[in-house]
Amino acid sequence: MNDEKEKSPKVNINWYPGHMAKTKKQIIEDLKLVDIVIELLDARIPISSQNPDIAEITAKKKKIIILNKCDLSDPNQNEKWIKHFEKKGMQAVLVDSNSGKGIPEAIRKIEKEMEEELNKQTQKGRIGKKIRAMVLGIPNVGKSSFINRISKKTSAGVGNKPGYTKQKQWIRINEKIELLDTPRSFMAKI
Ligand SMILES: Nc1nc2c(ncn2[C@@H]2O[C@H](COP(=O)(O)OP(=O)(O)OP(=O)(O)O)[C@@H](O)[C@H]2O)c(=O)[nH]1
Ligand SMILES: [Mg+2]
Repeated sequence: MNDEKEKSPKVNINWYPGHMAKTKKQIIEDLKLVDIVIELLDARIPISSQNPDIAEITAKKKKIIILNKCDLSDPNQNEKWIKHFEKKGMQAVLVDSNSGKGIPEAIRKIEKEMEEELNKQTQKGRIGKKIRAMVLGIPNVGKSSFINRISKKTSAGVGNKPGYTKQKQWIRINEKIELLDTPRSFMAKI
């Protein structure tokens, strides 16, 4: 048994799919265009709907967490999750992108997170600079539904099929915020 183990060659299985590596690279490029990341998680399964790659590549970015589909999650657990993320130094908001519940709070939190930075910009004479944000989250977590709600539009395609969003677009949220929506604003959980 031991002998056999020693003889067997070390096999490096390349299980990390090529398209995932490409997506990751493209997201890293897109991140350069934005000031803040809005990471959507499924309120029912916040930890397992979090892609470790997203955590890694957004580590140095400002970020807020949206616990989406909170209409489907246990109300008793919801507040515990908010506290969980706050303890880690992240602002988190419960959102139901179907009804729009939590959207105004999400906007407030984005503006609050960016307040200091915008004040600095204003002091430098850069007045009226917009907050540029980007939504990230695994397929089907509700990114397009969230974007439609927060922008009061129906421009982002919503569907049950993961990977529905195909085109890149800048979307105006209000006089302060604009949002990047790209086909790569998703990353499959691996
Ligand atoms: N109950 C509930 N359903 C939601 C919510 N947000 C999205 N959905 C549903 O979840 C499904 C996926 O929503 P999308 O907005 O298309 O998700 P997505 O993340 O853009 O998906 P891809 O672009 O395919 O990655 C749709 O059936 C939505 O109606 C929510 O807050 N609550
Ligand atoms: Mg989509």
